[in-house]
Amino acid sequence: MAFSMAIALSFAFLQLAAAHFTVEYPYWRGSSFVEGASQWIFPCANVSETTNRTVWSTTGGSLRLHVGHHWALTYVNLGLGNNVTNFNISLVDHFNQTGNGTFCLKETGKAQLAAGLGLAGYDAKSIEGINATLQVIQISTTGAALYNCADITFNATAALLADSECTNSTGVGGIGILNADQTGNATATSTASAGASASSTGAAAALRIPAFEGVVAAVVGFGIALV
Ligand SMILES: [Cu+2]
Repeated sequence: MAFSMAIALSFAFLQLAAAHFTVEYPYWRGSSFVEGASQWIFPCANVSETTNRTVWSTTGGSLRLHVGHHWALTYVNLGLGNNVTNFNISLVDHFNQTGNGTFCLKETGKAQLAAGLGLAGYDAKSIEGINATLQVIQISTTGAALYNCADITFNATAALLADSECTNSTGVGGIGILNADQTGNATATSTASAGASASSTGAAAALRIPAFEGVVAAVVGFGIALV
């Protein structure tokens, strides 16, 4: 009995864990599903900085997540240096990441990175070779935040993921967040532009998200453009 109970419990845990998210690229610091780590813990799930850094483009590199929630308000932040505690550069405007499976941004923060680096006294040239950490935050149904981090080194020649490696799963995308008093007829915005093409193809239909009553959101280009 105790044995089957243990199996039942571990299965329940796996299901819970499966509902969190994984940073697949740049490779995360390490699994935040192992004992001692927890995605509930700010700022990086209690996973220590790694020396196994991924080189990442100085104009915004690729970010691929495997996500397990139906929706999650999502943030991608950058902290410069080693042993980062201040993730003060926002690479994407917060957005609702919808669907579960693979979610990928090919050129994360292409529009925001230069300004963020500028505030820190860097530019795309002087950031070369500098270490930094990406922090990805997802806030889902309960309102609690989940954290994961990936350590990078900026490199002007770092490759982006190929389109074939950076394709959203069917039904997975991102929706920009608008003020609650805006109507459902709001037009598509580029708020969550993450370096993808500015094309708003397919963004004609504004969506109301059932689980997020009161907030009206418009489909933005990137979720679609990256497919
Ligand atoms: Cu979860």
